[in-house]
Amino acid sequence: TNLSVFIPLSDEKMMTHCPLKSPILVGPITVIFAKLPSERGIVKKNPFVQSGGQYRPPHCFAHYKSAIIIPHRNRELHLRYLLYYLHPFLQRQQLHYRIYVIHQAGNGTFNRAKLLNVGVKEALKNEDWDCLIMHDVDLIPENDYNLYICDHRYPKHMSSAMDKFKYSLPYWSYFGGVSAVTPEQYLRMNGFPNTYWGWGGEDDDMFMRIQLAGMTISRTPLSLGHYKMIPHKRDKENQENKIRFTLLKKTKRTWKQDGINSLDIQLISVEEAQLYTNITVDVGGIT
Ligand code: BGN
Repeated sequence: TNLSVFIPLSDEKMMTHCPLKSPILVGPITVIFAKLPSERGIVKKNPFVQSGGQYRPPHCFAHYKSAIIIPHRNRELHLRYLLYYLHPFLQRQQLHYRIYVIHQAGNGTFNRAKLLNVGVKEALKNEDWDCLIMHDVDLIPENDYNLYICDHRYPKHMSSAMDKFKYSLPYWSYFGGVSAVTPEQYLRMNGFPNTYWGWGGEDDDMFMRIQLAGMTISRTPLSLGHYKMIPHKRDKENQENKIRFTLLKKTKRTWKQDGINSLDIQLISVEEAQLYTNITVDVGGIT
């Protein structure tokens, strides 16, 4: 087979670094939710993606290694569309990456921030990632100049221009959707809160933690941070979090006790699927 062509290149000594700017970026991407792609079809289109949804550029050493962390439950169709667009997108950026899907077991109220804490902890067991990308399952990036790498000065908000907000920011301190933190920034802010059950507020808490830890945020320019949201209704196990306002008032007093240092969960399984690493976890319930 013509695979033999790659053998000399897979010898590490002969491989050079990837170019600083990837030559295969395309800029704006047309995102449409037409016929749902099959899992097999996505696997076929991404022959260099390895078990667990990991990829390294085959012909050069990547400059950056990013873990993509996706909280998930009962959104199989969203996940399928996201994987369909995200794998080729990340490969065009010539990153070393791996996609982690953090699946909340059971039917209790959803807890996005706690799932993100689990994802970070598990991802860092695999690899010394430069960057942790927190990614909602229903957001598809529309421009591959929006690089999935961290800003080493500050946590970076990436979904700055979502279609649902008419491609602008809903408010200045918005930190929801897609964001990128380095492991150092993550530890400095004591990770994310574990106490936000249901919809809303946890992203605002993250923003407050960043400030309380003496940082600020950086942001992908609105011209590049375009995302399309897959249309859907609110899930019934993700009802509005009615106490979010009260919680946000307490963050200043609680952030050092509640976060990655107090994470209490039961890991159920870690499986390497073809397109992602599937982590299933029991995050408990409202206490
Ligand atoms: C905000 C929510 C965020 C959500 C954005 C965008 C709150 C807390 C209010 C003090 N924050 O209003 O969690 O990401 O809307 O939908 O509800």
